Amino acid sequence: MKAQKTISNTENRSMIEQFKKEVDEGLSGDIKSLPSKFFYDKKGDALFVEIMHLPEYYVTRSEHEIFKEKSETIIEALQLHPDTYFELIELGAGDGLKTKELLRALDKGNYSFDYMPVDISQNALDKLEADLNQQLERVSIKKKQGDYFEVLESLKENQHPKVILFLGSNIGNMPDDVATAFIGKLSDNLHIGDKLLLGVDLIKPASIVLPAYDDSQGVTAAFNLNLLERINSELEADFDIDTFEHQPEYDESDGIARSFLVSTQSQDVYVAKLDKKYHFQKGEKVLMEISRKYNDVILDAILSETAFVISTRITDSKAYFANYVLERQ
Ligand code: AVI
Repeated sequence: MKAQKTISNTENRSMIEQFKKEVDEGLSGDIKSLPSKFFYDKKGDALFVEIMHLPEYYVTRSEHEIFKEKSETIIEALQLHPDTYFELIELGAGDGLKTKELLRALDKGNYSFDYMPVDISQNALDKLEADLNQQLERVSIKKKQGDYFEVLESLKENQHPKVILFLGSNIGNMPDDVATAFIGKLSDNLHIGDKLLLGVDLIKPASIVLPAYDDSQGVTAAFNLNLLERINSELEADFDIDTFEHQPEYDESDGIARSFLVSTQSQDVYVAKLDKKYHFQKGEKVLMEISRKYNDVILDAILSETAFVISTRITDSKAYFANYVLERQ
């Protein structure tokens, strides 16, 4: 999942403490890992924008196609009616590219709603609002700055029907137990009949998935290595970036893409802010990120522990990606 950005010194301090804790935990285990949610500093954000435009990275394009071509189908599946007010709550402000397609269709159909993008970054919300005000001046935007669940808890007090958007396969960066807890917490903050529109990447052959995480221009490699650079600068570590190689793997049988950085030599890395040294053997792999791909069975297993059921599944023309409409029971 993408890290929520900092907004104040206090939050910054607690974020650094969290960063230190998670880096130490990840590097201390028998199988090393690092937390992908910290990929998204300024450079990481810019690299992710580049990734979204890569020819190999079909994920963003596929979901965008669904919103461009099938916004009416989405609206129908969400069982929205022009004269019943609802709240459209998006978790993560993003650049709004996909959501704009849906907002345009809702605006055209004279639906009665407020669009509520939720993000910890006021800056991201302000940018999105300025852009939407220009392009969709009739749409009412109510920015919600803060933690996802705190915002949802405060909104739960009113009885208005709600549609939550959680797009971009962001759920795929969570292990299944974390995804289950996350979706469970969403359902706890909704009322019966409310909807969650969940964007997930679908299980497909390695010949399609693997290049998306191993692009020919090396942008994804740089995206992963940037976390080592971030640890160097923020935690005063001495990672020699040139001695780590990006190695993605994908197993179609479990549907999980895994990105590793492999140490090309036996070495010690010292992290001053943790006052700790970590040993890497030659060839040792560090798990950087998982990108889970879904199907109905996997999603159903997760949802069985929550109050959501699958109502509709909408895919792009190649069936690479799905936006699931889930209904709170
Ligand atoms: C944000 N997330 C859904 C991306 C993904 O596909 O897992 C992050 C990413 N990592 C490498 N490329 C893109």
